[in-house]
This record gives sequence, C-alpha cells and structure tokens, in this order.
Amino acid sequence: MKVVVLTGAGISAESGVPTFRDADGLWEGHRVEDVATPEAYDVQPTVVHRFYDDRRRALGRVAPNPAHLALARLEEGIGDDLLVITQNIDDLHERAGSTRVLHMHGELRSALCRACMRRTPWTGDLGDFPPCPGCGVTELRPDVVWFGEMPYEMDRIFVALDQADLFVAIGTSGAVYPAAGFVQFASGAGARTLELNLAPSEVTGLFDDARQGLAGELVPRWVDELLG
Ligand code: BJW
Repeated sequence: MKVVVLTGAGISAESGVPTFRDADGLWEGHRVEDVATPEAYDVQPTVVHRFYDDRRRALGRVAPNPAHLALARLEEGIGDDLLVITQNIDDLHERAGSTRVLHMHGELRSALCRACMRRTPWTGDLGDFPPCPGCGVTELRPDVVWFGEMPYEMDRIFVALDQADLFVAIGTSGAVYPAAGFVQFASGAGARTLELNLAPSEVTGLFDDARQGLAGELVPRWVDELLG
C-alpha cells in the first residue's frame, strides 16, 4: 500500500515550534499572507532576515516529538511505500529518522541566491548579507517559498499523489494552496483520505475520515494501526 503523508505546522507544535494561524501565531500579529511574500522581502529585507535567522537558531533548541518519531517508524516498516511531503521548513522529520521527505515550502537550513539561483546548505545567519558561495554576490535570501512563488518538487508530489492508496494530512489548516488541494487530487485518483488535526481544518469535509486531537497522540496510534 502506497502512503503519502502531508504535514503542516501542527505536527511541530508540540516540539515548541509556533504554528502560523493559531492564537500565538508565528508572525506576531501580522497575517502571514501579508508578510510571507517576495514583495515584503524587497521592502524590508533586514526585518525578514531577522525573523528567519531567529527561527533557524531556534532549531537548535527543539527536538522531534512522538508524531515525527512515529512517521520515521512507519518508514522503517514500509520503506519506499511511504512519502512524507512537508510544508514545514524545520528539519524535525529528518532528525526523527525519516529519509523520504519532500520540503515543498523550502528549508530553514538552506539559502537561495537571487543572482545565480544556487541553493546552498546554510546554518548561520543571513541578516549580515554574506556572499553567495557560488557567485560571490550578496543576494542570499531564505530558501523558502512565499506567496506567489512556485512550491518545490511539484512534479514528484503529483506523481506520488496519483499513485497513492492512502493520503493522510497531519497538522495543517488547509488554508494554503496547492497543499490544501492535495486531498481532492489524491481522492480523485482513487486514494482513501484521512485527516489528523487538533481541530477541523478548512478542508475537513473533503476527507473520508478525520480524527481530532494532538498529533503527538494521534499519529503514533494511527501508525500502530497501520503496522499492526
Ligand atoms: C495541531 C496541533 C497539534 C496545532 N497537533 N494539530 C485563491 C484561491 C486559491 C489559491 C490562491 C488564491 N490566491 C492565491 C492563491 C495561492 C496561494 C494561496 O494559497 N493563498 C491563500 C491565502 C489562499 N498560494 C501560493 O501562492 C503558493 N504558490 C502557488 O500557488 O504557486 C502556483 C501554483 C499553481 C499550481 C500548482 C502549484 C503552484 C505558495 C504558498 C507559500 C506558503 N508559504 C508559507 C511560508 C513558508 C515559509 C515559512 O515557513 O515562513 O508556508 S505561508 C505558511 O502557511 C507556511 C506554511 O507551510 C503554510 C501552511 O500553514 P500550515 O502548515 O497549515 O499551518 P497553520 O498554522 O495554518 O495550521 C496549523 C494547523 O495545525 C491548525 O489547523 C491547527 O489546528 C493544527 N494544530 N497544534 C495537531 N499539537
């Protein structure tokens, strides 16, 4: 059985990573739709760099939780038949042990050069405008996908959704496309669909089944069922 899992900010919430649209959301009073844009970066690059530099540093203070660990255990059990598509830019799936992970909205620990478009692994700050290791131009930005930009890995994602027998969305509000549309695509291609989320999302009604609760509890239980 081919399983495709889509994860969002809710899976990392119990690790201490704030979500976007809950009360204590990441952008401190700003709507993410207003600030996570290339236009906002053009106007205030220093502010945007500080925000991502802080989040990159915070990665060192958080750890995978039982939901990330359960997905790694599922990969141990079914191997190549599992693909995790994450909207998250943290590296908690990888640190839990998952290897089959696509970061469709980019990664905190990567920098993108606006001059030569090279992607470079990056663990330090970007706010001091360091040169690109490839071309030397000081045009490095966070390697993340903002509104109006094309998410990464879309070809591989749609092939996987097309072949999936089971599609599971975990900890995502269903407010952002194209990820919010994956359930319809997978369902149309014949997959069963399941949502695991703290509260009903904007697209709960499109899933065959939905369970509400903490990811750290729901995901290990669901993985036990699947492997059992
Ligand atoms: C828990 C929990 C716990 C909490 N346990 N659960 C009109 C209609 C349709 C689409 C559009 C439109 N106008 C424009 C668009 C397109 C636009 C879009 O979707 N806009 C919306 C505002 C409508 N999308 C884009 O521009 C995208 N690109 C694009 O579409 O390109 C064209 C294209 C065409 C065809 C095919 C493919 C592409 C790009 C979107 C980029 C989003 N970027 C961000 C920032 C990334 C960098 C960063 O991290 O800073 O991505 S925005 C932000 O939202 C981030 C997230 O990945 C994304 C989704 O958020 P997520 O993960 O769902 O988090 P939350 O906070 O919303 O929800 C958390 C959930 O967890 C909640 O439900 C909680 O209840 C739950 N939860 N604790 C379980 N413990």
